[in-house]
Amino acid sequence: MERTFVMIKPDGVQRGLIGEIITRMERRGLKIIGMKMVYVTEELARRHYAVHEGKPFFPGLIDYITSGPVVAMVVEGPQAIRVVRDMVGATDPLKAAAGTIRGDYGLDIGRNLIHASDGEDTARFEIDLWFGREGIITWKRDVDRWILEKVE
Ligand code: IDP
Ligand code: MG
Repeated sequence: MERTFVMIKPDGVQRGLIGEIITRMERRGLKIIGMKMVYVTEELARRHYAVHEGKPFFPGLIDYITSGPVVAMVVEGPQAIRVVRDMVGATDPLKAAAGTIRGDYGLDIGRNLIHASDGEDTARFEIDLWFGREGIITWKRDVDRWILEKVE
């Protein structure tokens, strides 16, 4: 079982797409084990996007991510990191495949609706940054046996 960090960015929240996006993940069978609405501070934004510091789009990215509330989540499932990245689609919505979240709802790389961790180390770092240990809810989901052949 793998955990990944997902964030519905301010444009997703403003456009009323929180439900659409969460519904896709629920329908896939992914399990939400952490969720909160957050006004991202500049400090959190800079830490979250530290790897992009110095790039030309960095100042705009910090403005964007701090421009309104976001919905932050921890999502669990088999190969959840890759599965969610595949559902999210390419960084530039103009290049994202139809059927992906960015490919279905976006048109601009600077307004691409959603963030998802891109690997195991990033997922660990981001879950810790946004939720710590207390923020994670471990709960038993009764429907799991209809989604996964083998449930622990
Ligand atoms: P990702 O979100 O698909 O992992 P990254 O390359 O990690 O994409 O970039 C992080 C975020 O920075 C993107 O989701 C997007 O919001 C923003 N971004 C990346 N490249 C550009 C750009 O060229 N112009 C504007 N914003 C960008
Ligand atoms: Mg990234």
